[in-house]
Amino acid sequence: MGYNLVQKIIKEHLVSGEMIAGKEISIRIDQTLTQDSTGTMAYLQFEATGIPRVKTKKSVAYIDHNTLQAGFENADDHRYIQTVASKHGVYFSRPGNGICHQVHLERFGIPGMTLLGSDSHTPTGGGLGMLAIGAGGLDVAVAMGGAPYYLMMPKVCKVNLVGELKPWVAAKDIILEVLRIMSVKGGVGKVIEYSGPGVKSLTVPERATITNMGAELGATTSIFPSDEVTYEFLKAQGREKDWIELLPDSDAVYEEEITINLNELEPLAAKPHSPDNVEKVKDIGKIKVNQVAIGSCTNSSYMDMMKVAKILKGKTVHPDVSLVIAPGSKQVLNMLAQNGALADMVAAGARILESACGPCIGMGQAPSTNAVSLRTFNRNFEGRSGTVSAQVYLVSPEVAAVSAITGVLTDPREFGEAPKVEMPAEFLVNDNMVVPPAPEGQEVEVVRGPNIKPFPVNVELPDKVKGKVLIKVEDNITTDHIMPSNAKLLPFRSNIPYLSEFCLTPCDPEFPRRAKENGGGFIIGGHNYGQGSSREHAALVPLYLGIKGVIAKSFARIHMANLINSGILPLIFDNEQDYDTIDMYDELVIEDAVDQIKSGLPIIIKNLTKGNDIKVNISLSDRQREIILAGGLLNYTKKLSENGNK
Ligand code: MIC
Ligand code: SF4
Repeated sequence: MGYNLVQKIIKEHLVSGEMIAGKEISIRIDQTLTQDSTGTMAYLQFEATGIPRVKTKKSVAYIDHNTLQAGFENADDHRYIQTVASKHGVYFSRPGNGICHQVHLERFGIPGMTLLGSDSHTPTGGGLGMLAIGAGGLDVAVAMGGAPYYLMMPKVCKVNLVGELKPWVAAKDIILEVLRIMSVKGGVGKVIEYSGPGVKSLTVPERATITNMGAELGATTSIFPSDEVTYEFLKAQGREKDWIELLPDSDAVYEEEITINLNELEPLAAKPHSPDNVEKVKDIGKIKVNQVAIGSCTNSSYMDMMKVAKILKGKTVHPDVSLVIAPGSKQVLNMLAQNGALADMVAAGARILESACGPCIGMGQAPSTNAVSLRTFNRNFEGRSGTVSAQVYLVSPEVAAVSAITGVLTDPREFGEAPKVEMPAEFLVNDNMVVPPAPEGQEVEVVRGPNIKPFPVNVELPDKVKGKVLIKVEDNITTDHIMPSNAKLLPFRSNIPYLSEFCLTPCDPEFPRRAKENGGGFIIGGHNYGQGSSREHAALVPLYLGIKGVIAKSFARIHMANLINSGILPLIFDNEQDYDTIDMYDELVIEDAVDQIKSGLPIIIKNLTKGNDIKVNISLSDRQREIILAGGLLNYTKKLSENGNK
């Protein structure tokens, strides 16, 4: 029996466990990436491990999320990250160099390697044939220190691509189709492996669009093979020596399989407020558009930008539309500037933003009240744009650019001939905005601004876990709900006490006050609780507010790992109907919590207010059980090293 791509890479990197789906394994991590909004916390945690220098093959710290510098906080965090990176052996990608995933794809990703990133869109690297996984900052900090990364061996789902995309149909439409089929929770516990004759027709940046937005499936990651197309891309980046061929065996076995016929795909859009709410653009109709935003780690490559420039050339943006464009990296922006495409965009009336996340994470360009905003991004959760009433549609760069001209959502097939863009034989390579770390042994002073506050650390699990229900929320609550991010809050990612005042406020503005007044308690959630971002702030902030457990119908992968790392109990209703029996302020208690967790059996929670028992499950590996008992990963690691020193 042959191996698929995922098994091949995992086998090469396996440190412990067996490659049986659903069982815990640990793998060696070759590369890590962090970005600034999760990076401050990750480096504070790395410092707490006491390890002097990273042990990975390459670790890169990017500054891309938080670049407005509306106050000293951003700039201070950048300085902290630059100095801490230099001291500990991490490359530093300066603000302006581009969005972490785009730059990593261009300059650092290597087929067959493992990459762990403190950002949920790290799977972008899967476009190059990497096993690239998003995780919480603490997991990345631990991996930088040379420890393996623990995960559940995923099921591998093959997406068989046949045929070729028609003109005006884009890679974005492929991933939107996968989302339509599988939904935002359809990928949990799986890696999506792309295969089939359609693969070779897709360039690396197109593949990366697909693996990037695979994060929205809840998947562990997504991956493409490394073939001649990958070779051509790396060669054009001056990195052909990084290429290896990586294909699945011809008799590889997959747990699931779906086929997508590229010939049959049409331009699609994800309607408000979920990336899986997908419909054909022509069926949605010609709704009036107020804003168009092109960019983000999903669609900001040179090829995407050139298509947009060609569509805009000689045209004028509709008077009622604000068009903003953020090329994904300095390389892309520089090439557009050199070949005149940037001038075509500017002449058409586009507002050019710096190469950063920008509006994708609500850092500016919040739409007007009730506005329709077309975005080439990957998430359209309610309020994420900075405007709660905005209606955000996720579309391809082609649909976005054409609609910016017409002023209404437009199927680009009505617009004439599709622009043709060839993959350049050579990209413009200039890594002068990547600062290498200081040589080993050189003194480096780490500069900390006043905005950096200590992060909360839990205590050992007590025998009696008791508290009130402080909030009850529905299905698909995102980490953007739990810990919102926008231009006002992003500068405070290293200040948990301040952020705690905003925890879950999109669901209930009174939650933080209630949590504090009651000395903490429980959160009740629906399905897919914690989908979206990898931000561990969505666990650290509840920890700060005294949250002891979250009882939900199901959890998203990264958030559940972050809860465990913080020592917060992620409990799953054994009988979903029990969700209906619990109300706000119900007093819950877990007696003999330590023994119950140790037993590995379902846990009984007593609802003292209603007088009934609720059975919940907690799905933990042996190691995770120890982490929960110790009160989180940092305590667990400390305990291990103390025991080791005895
Ligand atoms: C996102 O797209 O939601 C983010 C902002 O990039 C996050 C990381 C963060 O919250 O800092 C992610 O995807 O993990
Ligand atoms: Fe940045 Fe948006 Fe990509 Fe997150 S999804 S890394 S905010 S561009």
